[in-house]
Amino acid sequence: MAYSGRRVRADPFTDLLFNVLLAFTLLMFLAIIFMNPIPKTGVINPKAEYIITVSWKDNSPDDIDTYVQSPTGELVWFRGTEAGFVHLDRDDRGLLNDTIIVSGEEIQNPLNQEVVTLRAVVPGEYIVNIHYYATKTNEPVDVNVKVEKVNPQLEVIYYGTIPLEKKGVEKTATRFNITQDGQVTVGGNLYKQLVPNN
Ligand SMILES: [Ca+2]
Ligand SMILES: [Ca+2]
Repeated sequence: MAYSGRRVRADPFTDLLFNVLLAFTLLMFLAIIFMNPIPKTGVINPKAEYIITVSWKDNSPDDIDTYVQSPTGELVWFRGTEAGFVHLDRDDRGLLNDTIIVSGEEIQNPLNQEVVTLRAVVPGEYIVNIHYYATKTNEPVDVNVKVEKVNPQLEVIYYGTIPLEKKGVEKTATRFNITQDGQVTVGGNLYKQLVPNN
């Protein structure tokens, strides 16, 4: 063995010093974690069973809204972001209120995305609608809708791009059914109005 006999024996003091340093580093690491709690906004619940993502063009100033009806008939939308186990992370309003701080400078966050999570597998039919709520461009908006099943492994069960021609248009993007034993089937996009009448 080329290195036999050349092995450096660490003296006990170096060992102790190393251990102290290790413990100190670990404590610093824990302190940093507790000093910087992860902000609540936009955090996807790690226990999510399904994730519905609605997105549209980066930097678009137009406001698209997401509506999800749960099997119990409850509606999740920007005025009621929580219904039982269904949760809307936030109302993305295009560029409005969408600034982030980078190196002390305020810049526009280009992302246009709303995320709805299902935190439990409750059997029944889910309906996902999108609504062109407000416009600055007066242009049609192509909206991407994705439904993912998280467990046991991430699986995209629906993905589609749906054009919303003008302000006020509401469409059913997709319906999906979860059976008693947790199987999921995508059930087309037969329209049902979910946006409340004014
Ligand atoms: Ca919105
Ligand atoms: Ca945005």
